[in-house]
Amino acid sequence: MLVRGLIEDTIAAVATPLGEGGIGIVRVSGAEAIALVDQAFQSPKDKRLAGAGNWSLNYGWILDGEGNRIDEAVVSIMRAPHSYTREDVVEINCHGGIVPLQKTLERVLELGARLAEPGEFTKRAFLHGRIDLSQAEAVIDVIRAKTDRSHRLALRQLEGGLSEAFDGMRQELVGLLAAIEAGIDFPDEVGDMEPEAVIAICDSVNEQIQSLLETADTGRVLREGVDTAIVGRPNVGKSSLLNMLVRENRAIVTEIPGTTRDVIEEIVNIGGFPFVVRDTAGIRHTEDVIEKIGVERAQALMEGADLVLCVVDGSTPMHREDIDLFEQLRDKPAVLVVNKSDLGSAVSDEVYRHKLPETPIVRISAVTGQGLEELEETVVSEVTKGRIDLTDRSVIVTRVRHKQALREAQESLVAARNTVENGLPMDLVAIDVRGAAERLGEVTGHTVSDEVIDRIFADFCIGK
Ligand SMILES: Nc1nc2c(ncn2[C@@H]2O[C@H](COP(=O)(O)OP(=O)(O)OP(=O)(O)O)[C@@H](O)[C@H]2O)c(=O)[nH]1
Ligand SMILES: [Mg+2]
Repeated sequence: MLVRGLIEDTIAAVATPLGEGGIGIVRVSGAEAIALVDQAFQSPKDKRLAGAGNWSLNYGWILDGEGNRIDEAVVSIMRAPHSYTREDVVEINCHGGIVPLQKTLERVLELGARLAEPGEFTKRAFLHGRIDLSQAEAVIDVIRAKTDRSHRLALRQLEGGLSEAFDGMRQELVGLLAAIEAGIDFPDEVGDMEPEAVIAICDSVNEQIQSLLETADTGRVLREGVDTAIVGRPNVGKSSLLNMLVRENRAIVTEIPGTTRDVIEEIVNIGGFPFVVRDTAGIRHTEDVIEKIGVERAQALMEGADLVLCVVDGSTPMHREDIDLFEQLRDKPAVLVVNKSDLGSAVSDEVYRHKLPETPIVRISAVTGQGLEELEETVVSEVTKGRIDLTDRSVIVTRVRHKQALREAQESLVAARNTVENGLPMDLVAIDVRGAAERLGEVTGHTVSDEVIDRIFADFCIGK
């Protein structure tokens, strides 16, 4: 594992959210962390933190520069390397208010700590080799997880499940590379590898890459949420559907067509998947300036969505506007939601199916709640398409960065295979094998640029 330069300064930040809480924590990490906080610490029996036991909690007061008490605190000591960052870490547990936390932080900075950048504690854990890059990314995913299932997935990645898969493939390629290079360097003693043996390893790694790539779409939606647009002509019950999905009266529902003008967004947990559901303005031709903007937004959202819930009123015949909308739905992952089933059915499934042969149809009533379960099941199976094994053991790719690395590694392996098949020299094969190994190493951080590292940690919150 690379250690990029020496990390010498001691950093500090408020690690808890800004606002009122039972406690708030100022976290300090670095070689000077204990000595530095010690200067601001006063215990009832004049105990010094320098002599405090490892993993100890120390009760006392935090003092300002003039010796006045800032706050009552419990200070925890975690000495290197058994800490989050692998450095000495001190956590000052203050009362959870903005002023005590801010003042405590200021005091620590005054004594010589530097304000930490977002993600810098986790970055240090990475630079010191406690976790790899994909585990560092999982930290933020654990924090941001919206559903139980995304949380479990992030935890598995934090535990190193994804790292193992990538490392395993990378090791196979590094082994292959060593064998190829030995053949090049010692043609008489070792000799070139058999082409079949090279191809067999390339194919085996390629298969593993392929099965990981197949998890990427599901993985992404588990991490980011399924971008879902509810569309349909005015008054068919789009806002009522949103309310039904979130189980509260979130959007305004009236019998007046054109009620919704702006986009309303809610995160809903459906079958363990986070869905970012957007209710939009009913799509129709209108001269109303505000409504027109809403209609344009609805159309744009539909185009960008992962999933479209297209709502029609099943109790009335199809409208021209419904049919226009169906045209735009072709080739999009969508579910046709036939609403108002409590008022009877004016159009048969066959007629809808004729217009939208590939789209699943679910009949619901947003007023009685009938059909909700079937709709939720349909929506989840549209997202997973039954392809992905979501058992706790399976490894799932959640980030575009990882998917990209897999794709590029795959391209290099295909190129390596072709080079072998065309009977070209082994040093050309080596170039592509090395390329593939490097791409895989980017995910765990074995081979990655500082720029990529900075970008990853910039996504973190302060104090993490
Ligand atoms: N009987 C019945 N009425 C419904 C049902 N769903 C919605 N409605 C009624 O239909 C009317 C329109 O519902 P909305 O949810 O506001 O429809 P919308 O598609 O959001 O309408 P716009 O925002 O104007 O495009 C309201 O009076 C609802 O009470 C249903 O399943 N059955
Ligand atoms: Mg509406």
